[in-house]
Amino acid sequence: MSTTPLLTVQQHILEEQRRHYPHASGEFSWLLSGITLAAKMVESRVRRAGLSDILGTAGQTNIQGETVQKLDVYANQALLYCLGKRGNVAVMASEEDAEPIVVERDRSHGRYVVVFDPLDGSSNIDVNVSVGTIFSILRRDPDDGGTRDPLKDVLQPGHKQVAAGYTVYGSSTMLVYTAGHGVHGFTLDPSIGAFLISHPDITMPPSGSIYSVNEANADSFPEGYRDFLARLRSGGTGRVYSSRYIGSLVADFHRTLLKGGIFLYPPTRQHPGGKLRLMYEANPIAFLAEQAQGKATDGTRRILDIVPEGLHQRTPLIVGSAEEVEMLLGLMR
Ligand code: P6P
Repeated sequence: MSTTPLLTVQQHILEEQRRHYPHASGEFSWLLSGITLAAKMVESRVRRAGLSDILGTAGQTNIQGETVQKLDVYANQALLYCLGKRGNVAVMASEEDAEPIVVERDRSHGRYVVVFDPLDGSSNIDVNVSVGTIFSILRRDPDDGGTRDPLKDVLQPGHKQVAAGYTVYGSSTMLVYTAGHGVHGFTLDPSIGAFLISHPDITMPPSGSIYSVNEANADSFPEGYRDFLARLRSGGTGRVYSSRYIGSLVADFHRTLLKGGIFLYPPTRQHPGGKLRLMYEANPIAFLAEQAQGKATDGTRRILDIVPEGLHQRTPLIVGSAEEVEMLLGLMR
């Protein structure tokens, strides 16, 4: 019989709050429960994505009379709805929307900003590859009476995050989050519709034996990256590496978090500034990585120190075990 208690993510968040913020209002845990609710709504659709397409033969509705939506549109609406009703989220920003969304009712007193990629890697859905939802939670200064430009509330450097996490819809559905006190993983038990703790206090191994990069772009990587990958492949580090690349950031990072190693999306010919988005991909992933004793850089700077200039700005992202990331930075210098 397992000794791990049947601890739901809500109970865990409340316990963490009591432990670290005994006078907390519970607002934060209430906010996070909005995210877990949206995650369950998305999960139920992801699980039957192919069916809804088949069943959606009559124009845009399927035989249950449901409107067949693109999954990422559905995921975006689920998050906007669940978070918009929490009462303490003043501004939301999504990969799916050009501008931030202000929750007018809560603009003056809402203390939180939530930035998210509702369904990252959604192009992989058609081939049944794991996809994920990524979120980042920032605090805002409610004293401005809601007059400030919402973009100013959103464009904060990653080290200002109060929480971050992702849901990965894989062979099982997992929620992984940090609120600044370690990284914790929960697995959805579909029979009771609850995320139960399965990976308490995740720490990334100090080094690994897997590197993860889209090798098709290798010829256009800056020289330091090419030297680094050649070194891993040559055995020059004294360790034998395998290459694993799923092409879905959440899945590639989740493996790196649990097994160690390194994930790289360097500058390429097509994306000289990197492809991944700073605010809702690199920042939350970097916060999780550092909380799990890993590192995350854009090749020169710590991701969490980058001062954002645009909601959808891109960045190179190198994230993983401290040893491999430091090795790369040494070669880049
Ligand atoms: P490429 C998915 O489209 C995504 O945004 C990330 O989830 C993933 O890491 C990356 O792009 C894959 O990009 O160019 O290797 O297909």
